[in-house]
Amino acid sequence: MVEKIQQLHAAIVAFRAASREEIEQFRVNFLGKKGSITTLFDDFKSLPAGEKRTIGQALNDLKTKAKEKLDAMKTTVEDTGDHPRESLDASRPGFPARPGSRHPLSLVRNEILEIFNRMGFAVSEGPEIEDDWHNFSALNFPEEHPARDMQDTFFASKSPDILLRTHTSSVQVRDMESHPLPLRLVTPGRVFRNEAISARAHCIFHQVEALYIDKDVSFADLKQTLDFFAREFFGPSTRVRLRPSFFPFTEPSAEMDVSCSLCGGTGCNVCKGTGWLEIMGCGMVDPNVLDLNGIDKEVYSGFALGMGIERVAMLKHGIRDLRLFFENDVRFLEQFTAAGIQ
Ligand code: 2U9
Repeated sequence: MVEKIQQLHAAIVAFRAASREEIEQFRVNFLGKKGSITTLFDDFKSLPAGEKRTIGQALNDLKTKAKEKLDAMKTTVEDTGDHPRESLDASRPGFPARPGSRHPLSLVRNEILEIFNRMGFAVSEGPEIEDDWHNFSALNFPEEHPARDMQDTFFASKSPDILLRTHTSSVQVRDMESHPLPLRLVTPGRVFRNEAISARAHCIFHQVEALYIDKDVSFADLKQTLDFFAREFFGPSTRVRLRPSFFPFTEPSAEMDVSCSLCGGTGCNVCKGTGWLEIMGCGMVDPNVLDLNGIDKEVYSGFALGMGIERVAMLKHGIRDLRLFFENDVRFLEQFTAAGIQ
């Protein structure tokens, strides 16, 4: 009987189950009503009294060993589903985590900010929900200006007027309140206008504006800044032209065009055959705006400019439809980092 106990002990230790069925088979074979350990307990009854003491102890140990093994195999199956841990192949390759890529609007925004940083412009940010003063009144918008209309701007409340900012100029108004002069700031951010969504417009878009206020700032300083930006952003052979325009907050005001970076100025369907792309508005800060913000217009002057990030990103990379920026299709998004643009 001692020999039989030793054989069964070795069999229990060596047993490997590959499924729930094999574990059940183990239970039946060793511990079931007709199992080999149960049978040994029956045989044990007929042993001479002298042997019972030592054999009884070994038999109890064998039964305990079989029960422990059974419990351990059941736990393994619960942990790993149908397959006990022994069947896991840890050498198999894992599922690779797919790294994302920076959004093209973030890449273009960073590129713009970096160019202005090199000219000494610090980055400033502010709230997206604004009051009338910071978004309109302090920027010389007349009472009847269409942007103040319910149809053009998203209002959270009327009287007092609380709204989603329509430009990041509101941040510059806050900067004029809180920072000593001179000011040389770039304000990136999300802005909101009540527009129908199409290939060329969206009710949410992104801007970068720049503001420089100091003694003796002239239109020549503005033009030099625009030239530098255009060549850094669109390439060294880029040419610039200014056309007269109007904004409530700048006087004089201009629209800035760059020679088309896609056809080099010869005319293509992106520049609609003109050879020029309109990329931003700009001008000298209107003396009324300086007055409204408590800045002495006899001592200080300034220039400002603003551009839509979506628009310059589309022009630089030949993107035809604005909606691509918001759809988040990775096949579109990852093209910009694949091209080495960080
Ligand atoms: C202050 C005073 C003046 C910011 C400026 C523009 C011209 C401009 C548009 C470009 C395309 C808005 O995104 S867009 O639709 N912006 O043309 N923005 S000058 O002028 C300021 C800013 C702050 C205190």
